[in-house]
Amino acid sequence: MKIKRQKFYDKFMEVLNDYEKIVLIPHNEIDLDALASSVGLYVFLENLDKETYINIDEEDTELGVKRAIQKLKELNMNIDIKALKNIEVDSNTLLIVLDCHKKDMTQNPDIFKLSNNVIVIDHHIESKDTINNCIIKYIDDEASSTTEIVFDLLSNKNIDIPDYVATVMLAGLTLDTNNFTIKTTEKTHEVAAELTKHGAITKEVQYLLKEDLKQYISMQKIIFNTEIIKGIYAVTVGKKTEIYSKEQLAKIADSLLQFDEVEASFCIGKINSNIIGISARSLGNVNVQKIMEKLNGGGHITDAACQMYNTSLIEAKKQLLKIIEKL
Ligand SMILES: [Mn+2]
Repeated sequence: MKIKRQKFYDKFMEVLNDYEKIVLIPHNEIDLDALASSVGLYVFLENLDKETYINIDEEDTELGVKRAIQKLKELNMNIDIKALKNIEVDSNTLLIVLDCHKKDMTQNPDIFKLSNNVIVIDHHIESKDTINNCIIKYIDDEASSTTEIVFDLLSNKNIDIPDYVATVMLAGLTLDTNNFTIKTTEKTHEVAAELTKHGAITKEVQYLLKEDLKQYISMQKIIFNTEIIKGIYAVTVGKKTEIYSKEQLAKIADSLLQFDEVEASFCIGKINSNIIGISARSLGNVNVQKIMEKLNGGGHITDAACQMYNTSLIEAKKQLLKIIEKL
């Protein structure tokens, strides 16, 4: 374990002594890493006899998340997942934000009006509107996933991970590393091996990562329109009439990296009626973080994004191409 991670764990254990009730808060548009890290941490806290809840307010989640939650219920795992209105939060409650570090990206930002005791655990590059005044903020942007960070916590204390929780955690890891191709280190493979030892089932992971056919077709349609700029930059634009999730844009950008000659990829699409998102990916030879920063976004060298307000898809693409032309 990394020294700084060990320090975080020591502090974390210390802080936990002061709280009885804890609410885990995954990000909105919840994905398998956000769910898996929440569920993993839930198991950890249950082991310490804490009264723990996972706050999920979204009713319509992606297929894999839906399936995982359904299975956890069927298996009577007693993992308490609730909408905020059904959790009693007061000023003595500890809130733990997982897999994001901004209030407006959490399930229900209203929760922060009820308690100021916040811990953040994340693996995304920290951005300007990060949550401040936390008890602890642990952001390891080199970690493959938040699940990996939470796994260390469980293994540090030798806590038994139930089979299905291990499966969900392996799915989180697989999702965030795009099948162990990005942000994957020796450590990531070790965690995957450990999770398998704990009973994670690869076939079930495959089920959790299944995609919706309609969504897949709509993604393929966008990929169909990809243009290659200067031989190595793949750029594609979503439909004017369609709203995409950030995750969809990211997935498309991810897929574009698999094609011959492509070093960096960009998927532009509407994520809201007046917000356009660009998701950028690179194999490492092109710094997409720098490119996205020029459009007021951010991220990693290989994985970055930006949002543009009150503009058109054509205009967004023009601005991106201008930057690429100058590289
Ligand atoms: Mn993640």
